[in-house]
Amino acid sequence: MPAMRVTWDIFCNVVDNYGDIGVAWRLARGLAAAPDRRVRLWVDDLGVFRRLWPAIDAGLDAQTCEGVAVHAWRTPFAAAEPAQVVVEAFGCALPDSYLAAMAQLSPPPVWINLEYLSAEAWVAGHHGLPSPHPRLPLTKHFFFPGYTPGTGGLLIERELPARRDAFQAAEIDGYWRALGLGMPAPDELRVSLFAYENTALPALFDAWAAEPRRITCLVPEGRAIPQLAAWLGVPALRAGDTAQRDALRIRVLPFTDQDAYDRLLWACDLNFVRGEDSCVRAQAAARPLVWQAYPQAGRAHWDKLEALLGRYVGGLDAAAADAVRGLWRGWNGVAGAPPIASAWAAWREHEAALLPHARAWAGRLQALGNLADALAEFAESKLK
Ligand code: TRH
Repeated sequence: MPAMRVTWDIFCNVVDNYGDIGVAWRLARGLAAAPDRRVRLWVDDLGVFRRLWPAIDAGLDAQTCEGVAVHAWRTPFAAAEPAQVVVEAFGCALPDSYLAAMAQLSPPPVWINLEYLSAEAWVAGHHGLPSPHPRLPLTKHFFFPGYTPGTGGLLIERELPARRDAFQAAEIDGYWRALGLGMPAPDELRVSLFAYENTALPALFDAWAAEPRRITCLVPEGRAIPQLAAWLGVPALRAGDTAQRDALRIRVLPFTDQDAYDRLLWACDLNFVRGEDSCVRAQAAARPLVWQAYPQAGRAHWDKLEALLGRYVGGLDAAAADAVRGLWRGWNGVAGAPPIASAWAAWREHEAALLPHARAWAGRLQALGNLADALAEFAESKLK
């Protein structure tokens, strides 16, 4: 007799940017990779989803992609039998009718709220906590991604290091040629830049243009482009555009699918990333990174920045750790941070130590285990 497959529903409300769907889609793909699960993903904005996974047809109510049943989450919500495990991504409220249907089931579904990632120390104490519904016979559990044992870990697939290492050993050459850039010169630095609007950007680009060595900066289409165009003094920039200012060559890239974005991160010597998922992927790329935290009211993102920095610089000598701190703080506009040009100069001075450090850090994250596996174990153990 074939084994029963555990059913999962994941709900994703796209608030802004790509992080909500980026994380939900990565999780759905990770869960569906196991043959003993049936995963449905409900998304309220398939147009945004399509940007990071172009195989998605934004006009369809239901479609199967990468083994995941993808459904348009419409209002009012169509009647659907709840799954055994129900995940709401980032506290998106479940449809009332679906919640009511969950309460009718015996046993009720395992209900999970997948939280945002933070490296802060309080996360481990909150991971896994239950919260009974005030009216219905349902209990929600909070599942926190994190950087330490006792949290849910990070969305990094178990086989990622093998794919990444094979690419970095043998495929980078072809990657650059396909982009029409050729292999980097021996002393050239290749940087990718995925960022929000950032007041530090013009000064950083000035510093790059003034470098004694060539820098190539690859910028995916998005929120940083208007600022970049202003810095270049051009009215607009589109994917495929290239510009040169002294030592700095800039290339605007199309926004690609998630797997192609991984390859960009693996190919570059340094990656500027933002938000949540691109930051995790840049860490898993085993290359140095600079993180721009998602700006939050009350500067709460500065605490998140310091928490990750505190963990990330462990094992570096004091001067290299200071260089990393200075550049991350300067890029995030933290009060008292060094001006970005001097932060960049300090980073350059210590860059040789930062590549092996990035590799060691990626290995440490890998040892934490994959969030999709941890969530499956957490939720499915409650079904028994
Ligand atoms: O887009 P983001 O800024 O999302 C943010 C954060 O997640 C933040 O925590 C959240 O509160 C806010 O949204 C609402 O950054 P993030 O998290 O890195 O998501 C980007 C996704 O886009 C990620 O999955 C990688 C993917 N991506 C591509 O697939 N192709 C690309 O070319 C690029 C640049 C990114």
